[in-house]
Amino acid sequence: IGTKLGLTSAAKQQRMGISSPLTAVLLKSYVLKQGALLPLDRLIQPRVEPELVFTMKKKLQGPGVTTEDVLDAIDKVYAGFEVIDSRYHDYSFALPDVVSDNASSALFIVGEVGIDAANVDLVNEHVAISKNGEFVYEATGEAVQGNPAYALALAVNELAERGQFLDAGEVVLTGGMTDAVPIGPGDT
Ligand code: 0L1
Ligand code: MG
Repeated sequence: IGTKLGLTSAAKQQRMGISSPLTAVLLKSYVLKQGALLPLDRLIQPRVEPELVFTMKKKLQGPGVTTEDVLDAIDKVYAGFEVIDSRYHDYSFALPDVVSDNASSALFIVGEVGIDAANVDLVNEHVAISKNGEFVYEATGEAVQGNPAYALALAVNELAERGQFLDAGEVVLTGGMTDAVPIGPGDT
């Protein structure tokens, strides 16, 4: 049902020796409803990261896709959480490992309020995340490769090298705005 961008932060990219995001596929079975409990019996070592989520109204196919093309192709922007999980102990992997693990994809939640891209300042959109009532991290969209729309342009151009594209109607997780936060039984 969609595409996610992974490894969008400068720190993660440096660790993996890459300069553009990974892409991975989002399946219908990954969708969690607002307010749902995390199905911990399906998960190994889940971590949660806040993301800006796009729905697409136009097909995007590289090469040559720009940030402006991406902005023009977005239908709505939502707040969301991705729940990542890794089959590798302590998330210790090399690039081919994490590619084969579908970029640690597990679950995601999309907020109920969608805003037209023209009315969102993606670079300066702010997020704060707290765990069990205590502040953990804050960030803005700039943490996602400088601009989540630029991150998506890079990803679409790389998909084109494999003959792939982003279709109208897809949901896109644009990448963690903060570091991922480990979550377990009893946590909110
Ligand atoms: O969504 C992500 O950025 C995850 C990409 C894979 C690497 C990781 O598990 O941090
Ligand atoms: Mg993510």
